[in-house]
Amino acid sequence: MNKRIIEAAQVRPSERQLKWQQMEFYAFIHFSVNTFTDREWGLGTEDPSIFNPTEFDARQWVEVCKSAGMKGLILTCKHHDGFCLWPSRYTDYSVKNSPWKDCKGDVVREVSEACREGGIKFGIYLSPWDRHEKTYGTDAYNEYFKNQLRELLTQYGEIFCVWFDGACGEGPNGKKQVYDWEGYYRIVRELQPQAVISVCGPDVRWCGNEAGHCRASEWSVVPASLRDAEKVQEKSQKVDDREFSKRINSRDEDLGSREVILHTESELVWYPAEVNTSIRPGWFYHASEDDKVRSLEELLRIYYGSVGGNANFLLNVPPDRRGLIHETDAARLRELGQVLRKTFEKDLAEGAAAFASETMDSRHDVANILNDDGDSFWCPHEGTEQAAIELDLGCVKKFNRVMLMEHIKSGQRVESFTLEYWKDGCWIEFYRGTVIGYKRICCFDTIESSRLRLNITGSRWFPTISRFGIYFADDPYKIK
Ligand code: FUL
Repeated sequence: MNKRIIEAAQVRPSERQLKWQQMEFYAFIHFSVNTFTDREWGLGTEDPSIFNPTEFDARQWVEVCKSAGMKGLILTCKHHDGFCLWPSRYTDYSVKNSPWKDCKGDVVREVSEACREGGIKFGIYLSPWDRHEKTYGTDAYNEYFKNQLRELLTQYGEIFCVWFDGACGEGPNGKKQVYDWEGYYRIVRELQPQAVISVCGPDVRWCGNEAGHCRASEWSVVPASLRDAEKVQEKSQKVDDREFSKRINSRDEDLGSREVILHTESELVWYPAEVNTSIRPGWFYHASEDDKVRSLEELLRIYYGSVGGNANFLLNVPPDRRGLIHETDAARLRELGQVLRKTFEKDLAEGAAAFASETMDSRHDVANILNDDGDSFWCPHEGTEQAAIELDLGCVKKFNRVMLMEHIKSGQRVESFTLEYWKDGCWIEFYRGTVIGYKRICCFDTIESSRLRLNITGSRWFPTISRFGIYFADDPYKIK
């Protein structure tokens, strides 16, 4: 057995990455002066007096997120325009000069409190690129940025994520800021050790596009060189052209296969993927897009591709000028939540008998795959790369979804698998997959059978499985 592959099999998530992965689906909220100017990228010269939501209600945002099944929310506390949604001590360019709540408003406070009250987590987006701040492009900007980070990380309770965007539209002749990434990371670690640092950060990897696409094989174990913030910036948006968010250039790029692992000199790290996209064409609210809200089918496809493909799903839902999530978006998210809840509320494998081709020891009994305890799992002996698990459902059942989970606390191991069902005395293959990782949801045409088999056809060192669930989605979309 190859030493390098065994090494890859033992790369494990940090505690904060593990907690983040379990969140699966959460909201992005883009809200700023742009909401009132109809722009996507503000110029940084907008008058703070235009920021004046008339019916601002953070609790409505949280209710909408929860109805979709989201477990958190990330707010653009400052976007590229530099306008701060909280009364920062370090600039006047903020809500403290807006008529909203008589210059005494604090969007960050209201949203963070609404999240806590509603039982979902709160995260911050703080744009490194700043078109307003005069010091941008000099060393002093790093201090400005760090001061703002400190404010956000100390005044608003627990933060689950700090999202650093790589976008910058300065162009070759614009200001060039040398960001003190390491300095920023130190502050986050010191003040919020449980927060993940995403995108231009070491904990969560941007999937590489904003269109909602995910690789078919999304590895969480990848070369450490991918964590380089400068490289992330190179691939990020550079022009406000409305095209970037539709582009998919990274879908098939192989980041973590055996070939990649064996041919890179780089250290291997746990760097799991996040898919970020918007429910509308733009990231900010535009009334002209009220009829362009993504359909339920599209959202389901993105959900299955991301959450069902070993990535987390960060879906942007922009509040309008009232400071509310528009009725159309709210209704769509509620529908999405209803369909997902209905699909996954009943595991048809409940009460099934499970058999494995081999089992390491009694602690790793195959029955572990039938419960929701993410700490218990099945595995074969060390060194067994191929193995099979069979489920006997006791009677014929109808299903079109299979959910598989690895015990990622131990690492990511499965490279390929097939699913088969039993019909007229033989096994019939109906699904071929590659990685599983934290979660793989296999979608296929409805099958009726009493027996099901998972064949792990390739893995690293030895596979672990913590969950094998079977479901029936009663929706008309034929997602495969
Ligand atoms: C991009 C930004 O330029 C967009 O405005 C948006 O914030 C998106 C999430 O990231 O790179």
